[in-house]
Amino acid sequence: MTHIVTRNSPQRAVWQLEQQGMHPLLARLYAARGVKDKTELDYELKSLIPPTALTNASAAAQILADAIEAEAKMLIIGDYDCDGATATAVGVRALKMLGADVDFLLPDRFKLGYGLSPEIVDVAAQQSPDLIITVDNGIASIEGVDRARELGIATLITDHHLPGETLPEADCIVNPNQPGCDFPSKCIAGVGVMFYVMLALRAELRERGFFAERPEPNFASLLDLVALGTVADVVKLDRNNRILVSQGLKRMRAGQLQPGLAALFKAAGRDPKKATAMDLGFILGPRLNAAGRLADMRLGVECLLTEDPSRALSIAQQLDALNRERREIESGMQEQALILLESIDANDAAPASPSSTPSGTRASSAFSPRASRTSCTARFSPLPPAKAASSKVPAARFPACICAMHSTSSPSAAPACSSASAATPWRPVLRSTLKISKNSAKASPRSPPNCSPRLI
Ligand SMILES: [Mn+2]
Repeated sequence: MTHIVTRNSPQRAVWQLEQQGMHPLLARLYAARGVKDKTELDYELKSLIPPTALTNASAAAQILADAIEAEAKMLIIGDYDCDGATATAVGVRALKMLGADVDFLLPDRFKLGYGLSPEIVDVAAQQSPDLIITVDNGIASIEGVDRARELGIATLITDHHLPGETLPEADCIVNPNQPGCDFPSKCIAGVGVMFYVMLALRAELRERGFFAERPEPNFASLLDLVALGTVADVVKLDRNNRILVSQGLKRMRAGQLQPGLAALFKAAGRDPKKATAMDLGFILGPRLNAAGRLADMRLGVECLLTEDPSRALSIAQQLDALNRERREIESGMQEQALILLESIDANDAAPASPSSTPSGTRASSAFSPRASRTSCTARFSPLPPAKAASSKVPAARFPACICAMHSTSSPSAAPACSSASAATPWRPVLRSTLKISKNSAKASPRSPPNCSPRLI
C-alpha cells in the first residue's frame, strides 16, 4: 500500500528562499529538503569545501609528493565495492597523471576479507612497495598497519568509515570522521576522500614548482568516478556531495567520461548524454558491485582504468552478465527467505496471541538484532592480536631526506640523507601531525565494529 508522508517545510526557510526570488512551490520543495539559502543551490566546483579543511590532507600530500620526488613505489589497497573501486581508480589515475610509480591491490573477499589485514599486507609486500595507501578502508586496520610497519612499509590511510576507540598507528590518516577533524561534510564517500587527497597533493606539488616543466593535470576528469562512487555508496547527499555528483553527471552528459563508464552505459543500453543519479545508483553501481560480490573486483577496477574502448566494452559486458547472475541469486535467496519466514511464522504463531502481536513482529524475529550483529562482526572478523611493534624497524626503501625536509617539529634534528639513518624519518616527522591514542599499541579489546556508514 502506498504511504504518503508529508515533509515539513520550515516557514522561515521558505520565506527566505521566496525573498531571494524563488518560485513559492520550489521554495517549499527545497526548504523541505533542508535548503535554507539560494546559494546552497550553486553547484559550481569553486563552491566545494577546500581540501585544506580536511585534517591531514596536506600532511598526506607531503608524504605523496615526497614519494613522487623520490620515485618511491606506491600501492593502493582498495575495497571490493563500487566506492572502493572508484576510489582506487581515482588514486591510480591521479597519481599516474603526476608521474608516480603506482599500482593497486584489492583483497579477495573470499580469502582475505575486508580492509588492510596483516594477510593482505603480506600479499602486498611481495610487490615491495615503499608506501601503502588505503582507500575506502583502513581506519580499523590496527594489525595490518602494524604488520606493514614491521615490514618497513609506510602507510597512508584514507577512509570515511567511523573509527573505533583506537586508531591504527599509520604514518598519516585522512578521515573526516576521525577525532579532531572539523571537515564539515562528514558523509563524504571514500572516493571523495581520495579525490580530496589528490587535490591537496596537486596543490603541494604546485607549491614545490613541480609543474614548472610539465603540464598540471586537470583532475576534473576524475569527477565521473567520484560521482559514481558517491551515489553507489548511498552516502547522504549533502551540499558538498551534491556538487561532486552534479559536476560528474554534467561531464558524463557532455560525453567526458572514462572509457569504462561509457562502456558500462553501453552494455546496459543507456545513453550517458541523459545520465542521472539513477543511472549511477541502479545501472552502473550494481554492475561494478557484482564483480566484487561474485568474482573479483580487479575486473571492475580494470574497467575503470583502461583507455582501450574495446577492452572496456568487453569487461562491461562481463560485468553485465555477472549482474544478471547476481540478480538471479538474490531473487532465489529472497524466495528462500520468504519460505523460511513462513515456516518461522508457523512454528512461532502458536504460543503468541495473534491479537497482541503487532504486524512487524514476524519480520523482526527473523532478522533480530542478534542476527545482524553476527553478520556485522563476520565482516570485521576478529583478527589475531597485534604483535608488539618490533623495535627493529627495517629501513624505509626510499631516501630518508624526502620526509625530513618537511619536519615541523624539529627540523634541525632531521637525519642526514644516508642509508644508515633511513629508518627514522618517516614516522617521527609524520606522526607529529597525527592524533593517535597513546595506548593504542596496548589496547587489546577491539572496539565494536562500526557498520553504520557502510551501506552495501
Ligand atoms: Mn565507502
